[in-house]
Amino acid sequence: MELRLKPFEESFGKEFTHPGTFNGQWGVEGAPDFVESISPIDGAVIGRVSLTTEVEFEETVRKARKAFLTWRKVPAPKRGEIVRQMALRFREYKEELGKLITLEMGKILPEGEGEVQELIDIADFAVGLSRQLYGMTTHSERPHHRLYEQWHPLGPIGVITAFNFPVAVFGWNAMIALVCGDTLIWKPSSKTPLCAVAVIRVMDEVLRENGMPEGIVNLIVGSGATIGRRLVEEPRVPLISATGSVPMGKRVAQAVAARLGRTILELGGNNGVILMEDTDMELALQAVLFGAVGTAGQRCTTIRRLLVHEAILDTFTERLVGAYQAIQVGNPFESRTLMGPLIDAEAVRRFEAAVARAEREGGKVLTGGKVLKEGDYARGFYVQPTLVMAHPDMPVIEQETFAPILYILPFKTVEEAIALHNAVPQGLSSAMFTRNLIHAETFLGPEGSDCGIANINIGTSGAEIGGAFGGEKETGGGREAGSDAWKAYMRRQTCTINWGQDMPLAQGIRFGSGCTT
Ligand code: UN1
Repeated sequence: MELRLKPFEESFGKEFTHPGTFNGQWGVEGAPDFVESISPIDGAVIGRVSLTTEVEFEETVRKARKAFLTWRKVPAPKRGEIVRQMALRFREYKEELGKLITLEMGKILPEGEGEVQELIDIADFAVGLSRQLYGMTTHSERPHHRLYEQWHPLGPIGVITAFNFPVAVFGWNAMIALVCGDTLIWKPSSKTPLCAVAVIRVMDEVLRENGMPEGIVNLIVGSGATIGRRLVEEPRVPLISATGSVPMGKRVAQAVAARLGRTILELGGNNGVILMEDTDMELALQAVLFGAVGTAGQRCTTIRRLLVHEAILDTFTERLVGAYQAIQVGNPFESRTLMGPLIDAEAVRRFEAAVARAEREGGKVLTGGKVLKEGDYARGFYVQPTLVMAHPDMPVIEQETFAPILYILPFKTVEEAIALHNAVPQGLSSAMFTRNLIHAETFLGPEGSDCGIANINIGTSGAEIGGAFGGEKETGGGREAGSDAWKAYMRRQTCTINWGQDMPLAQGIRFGSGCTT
């Protein structure tokens, strides 16, 4: 089957239509209801993807459930072998997929390709994992009894992803879930449906070559309020893994809890970096630039708050302002560009509103703060990377604005810095710059950072797939990607085997004459 990624690239500015439903078969082309994919680079419609209908949804769940019954019986290392082939195929398409991400989402090309690499990395990780889905054994309190636990496939998994990582975050879920023996129903962001179509086509190619049944990997497209709601309320889908905003996560959590289903939630971040007085400024400058300006501030791990020791405040701020002013904003396909557009007009409006609010609340814009509207910027969604000198009493610093706005907050002591750092509702990623062991360990200790990710001398974003990814508090508590995050995609079973001739009861209970201890 032809992948048709090339036409995406060539059709920049032209029309491209594709069904949005896949359940082993693609839905009908040219359905009346569709979502438009708009490139944030110049506002052009680059594709139309049809919305999943109620009938298609029902068929998709049925197929995902049916395929699960087969897929769960395939030995995990064999499932891993199929994922290995997917990893190779993603490598072949790395450049094209990277370009498609840049075209549809607007991140610069090295980041687009980096995102595909993240997909490849998690696939490679999952291949190894497919031979390491370990259970544990322990010692029974009863003679001639064996006690152990094992992990079984869970069922069809619903994966809801955001626009900002249109490929990698699905990959974290999909590659792990596949080796765990689960099938998938993916609802991508309606802002990036073409990336989803492309990834599904690659995976389908490999599944077909291996003679696998239809329904292992499925796609549905539509809004959260319609098809998204159907997915989270669907009792045949035991786990929903959702990435997005805190309000979205609350809606998903409540709907899934109402049917006692499971969730993995990866929601908002409001990530802080603490610069102690012994900060290596050169390192910190590079880390802060990538962390705050990279992906135009649209990572959930983006640095949003910079807590700077007063001893280095003036020097560091001056260097940072200089570096911000040198950042090239523009077309993300151009090699000199460091920051591409925001995703859409609504994101630009939120940027403006946050900057205005920060100023109202007593913040001072040191550089940036403006929407770029002239010339090449006219049709896309471009803003300036923005630095705001802030103070702890500004409520705006508690909110996550998905834009390149960095609030600088001065502090005097490490205790003050950590308290300030933790005083936001979100708890995803965090970092401290220091060469002082005591400060570093304080930050990483139980009274330190309250986040799911805590780093020393690197920024908050750009986590590797090998670690568990996710955060605390309003970030939702879920963990995805590496480490033992796979356990959330399986069901745990505790098994006790009596290989003796007696029927002893646990806790030494004697029950009737037949029981001995
Ligand atoms: C996200 O923004 O939802 O750590 C994911 C990072 C990337 C993933 C971000 N590896 O920034």
